[in-house]
Amino acid sequence: MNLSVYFVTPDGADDALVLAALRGGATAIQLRDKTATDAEMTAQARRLIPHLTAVGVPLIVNDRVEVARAAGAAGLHIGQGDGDPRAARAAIGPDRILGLSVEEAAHLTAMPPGVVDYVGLGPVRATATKPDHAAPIGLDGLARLTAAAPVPAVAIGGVNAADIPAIKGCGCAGIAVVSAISAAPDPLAATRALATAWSTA
Ligand code: TZP
Ligand code: MG
Repeated sequence: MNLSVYFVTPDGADDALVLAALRGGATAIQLRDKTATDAEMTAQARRLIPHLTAVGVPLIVNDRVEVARAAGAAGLHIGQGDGDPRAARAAIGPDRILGLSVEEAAHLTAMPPGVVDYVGLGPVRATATKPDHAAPIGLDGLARLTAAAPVPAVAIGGVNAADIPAIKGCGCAGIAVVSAISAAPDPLAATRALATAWSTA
């Protein structure tokens, strides 16, 4: 599981955006869409999965266990409001990736052992991409939470290429970004720049 450049889709992402991130070197992709129906999301996941599988990149579905199962996705990502991770694990089985959003130390303490494969730590900064986000943790909070995490951690929330040395220095396994890729004039080139920045940091 390579989480170094983890692209999280904005609402309503078209396939072309996801494929641009893939071709730019995204190592993991999360299909996150708060507006699509389950049927739409399942159909999009089914279209994308063959392209990702061909290059060994996992497609991880945000929130929706049934979409992840129906599409045969590689994984599921849930937040603190999405129920007990043990229930999500039971629903997806032992072989799929399970990710959990963590916003504070208590969330790590409450995490059942051996259930979650990675955590998303954040938001590092305030971000307009997720209007209801928790209080930003900053790079200092990121360092503390990463040190306390029993599984690989990715940093999310207002992250861009300039943050990569600090984030890698925290011991994170990668960055998870929406707008650094989706709002870039050239998403493929932006992804490539993130991948290069990660590998050279
Ligand atoms: N979870 C915490 S912050 C966030 C999510 C999904 C949004 C990150 O978006 P961006 O554009 O990379 O700040
Ligand atoms: Mg959620």
